[in-house]
Amino acid sequence: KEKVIVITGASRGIGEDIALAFAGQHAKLVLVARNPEDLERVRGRAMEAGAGDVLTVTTDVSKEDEVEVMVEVTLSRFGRIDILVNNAGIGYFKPVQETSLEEWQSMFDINVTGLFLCTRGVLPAMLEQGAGHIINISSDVGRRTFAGGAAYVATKHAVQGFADCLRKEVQAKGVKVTNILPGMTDTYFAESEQGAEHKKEWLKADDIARAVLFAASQPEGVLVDDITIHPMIQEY
Ligand code: NJP
Repeated sequence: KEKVIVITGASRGIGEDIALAFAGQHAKLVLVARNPEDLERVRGRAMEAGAGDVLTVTTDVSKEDEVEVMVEVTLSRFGRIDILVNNAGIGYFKPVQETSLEEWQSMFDINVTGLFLCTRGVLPAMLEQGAGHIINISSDVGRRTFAGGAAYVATKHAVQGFADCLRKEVQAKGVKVTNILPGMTDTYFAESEQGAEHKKEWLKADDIARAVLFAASQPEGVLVDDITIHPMIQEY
């Protein structure tokens, strides 16, 4: 039976390639992001790539009511949720003294609160099923630090701490929690352009998608906690 997979931040970058990778396995996809036109474009690509079905739900993951609606719409269409990929995220990179409260807050709202809301939203269904998988696109900076990234790094350390606690709550109930920790990846991240010359040797979004598929395709009794993945040109 085809799996039902909710992917946040599915409208471009890493989330788009995760959607296409699962589409290749004929999964039923729920694509979540704020921009409906981008979601529509990815829906078309996913159907072409073999998806069993594709639902798009325009949602800001940092808004509690919108996330609740997204989960309701998903369950009424598909009746279950096998995998949630918490991928939506943003980053501003600047020294602490130059970081505005607005930048700090929007990163925490999306990267941390959004991930919490989506996770909490799907958990009742997964716990009832006695099976499910929450896959977070965290960051290699979830377990290290660098100058100029304090606020973003803090959000990803928060993701790691949250996920490691959650795993201890739900693992015995059949729900898996996996963190993917990518290094530099060529996407639209931090207001950049995908395919820019200086990112030639960075990871491609599809490299992250393959790591997600690896975690998602393990046998029932096998749990992958973390996958750290970075380009050869980047030290970890
Ligand atoms: O970035 P980008 P990535 N509600 O900008 C969506 C992590 N990461 O693919 O809402 C719902 O191409 C946005 O759609 P829209 C990073 O921290 C990356 O690189 O329409 N969705 C778009 O689909 C993040 O967690 C690198 O604007 C929201 C998507 O998120 C994940 O990878 C390195 C949203 C962003 O696509 C994917 O980022 C690393 C909201 N409120 C970790 N806000 C890297 N690229 O180098 C944004 O270590 N989105």
